[in-house]
Amino acid sequence: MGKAENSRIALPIGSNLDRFIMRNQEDFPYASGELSQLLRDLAYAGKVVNREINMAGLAGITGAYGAENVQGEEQQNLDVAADIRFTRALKKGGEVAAIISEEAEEIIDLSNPRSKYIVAMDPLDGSSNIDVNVSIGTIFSIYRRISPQGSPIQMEDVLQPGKNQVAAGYILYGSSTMMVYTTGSGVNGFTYEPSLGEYILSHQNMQMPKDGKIYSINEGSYKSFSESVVNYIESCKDKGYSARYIGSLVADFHRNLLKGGIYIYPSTAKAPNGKLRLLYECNALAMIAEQAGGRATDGKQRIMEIEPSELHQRVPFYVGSENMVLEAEKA
Ligand code: AHM
Ligand code: MG
Repeated sequence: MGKAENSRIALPIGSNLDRFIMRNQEDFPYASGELSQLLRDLAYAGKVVNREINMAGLAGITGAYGAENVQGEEQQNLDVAADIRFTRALKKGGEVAAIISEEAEEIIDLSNPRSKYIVAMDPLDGSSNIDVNVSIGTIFSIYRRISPQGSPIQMEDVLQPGKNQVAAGYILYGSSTMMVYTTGSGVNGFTYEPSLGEYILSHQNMQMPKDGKIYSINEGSYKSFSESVVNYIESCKDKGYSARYIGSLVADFHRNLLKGGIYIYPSTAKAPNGKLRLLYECNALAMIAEQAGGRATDGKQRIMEIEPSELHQRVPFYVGSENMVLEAEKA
């Protein structure tokens, strides 16, 4: 059997992440292996953060760090720890030219002359759940830089629309820890097996159901929702759908990916452009949703078509089962 033919055989459930990444790389004969290494670096940092989250209550690293991040939100100890772990892993790995992080105001230019990738990340999302032992997650997007390798990073390198993503994913620290990612040819999920220290392929070629019966939105802001959002919520109630809202984007998204559902963070009085950040929260989940057959928009426009103008730009976010998102857009 030739190599190309051989590489088309999907690895079975139970294969480990490293093997999976290597096998995917074989499908691209000219691949340099840098993206593979970058994905492994992210997975490794996820293991370290996972360990810290598991120990947080014992190690006294819950609670506020005493500073605010660029969004004016209080940083938690674990937010800061996760930012350090991921940044360090990417820096050491050497495949990344620059990082955009929720926790850093400016671009982190790693001045690495031989790297061509840009990573946008939210190292630990779901801050209100960090201290209370509820699921939280890491979100990441990977882009190719536009300006020449070795030159200083330009705004155009980081302000790229989501459709330019080379890969995207998340790590969910939930009842089990999982890494879910796509490189543009389907979505696969790996469950972390702590006694082996390995991520194991557990969810192959994930598909989001076209319809669902779960809607996830913070109804506390109901009074400031637009008429269209109110109409949509009312239609969900009329149909007897279930409301499920963890308040951790990755966890709400992951549940809807598996079971079918919609997550909406619309504009509200408090957050006129929505709350979630385009570059390191919405784009990654939009790519995963689309790769799994779902849909992601700001209520009108495809998320991945939006041309970003700022690093920490916010957008309204509608993501989930295709027919549900279509219906919400029409409501
Ligand atoms: P964060 O980046 O400060 O953690 O905020 C993002 C989180 C999402 O995970 C979650 O879906 C949303 O904020 C919840 O916001 P709200 O409490 O306004 O419903
Ligand atoms: Mg966040």
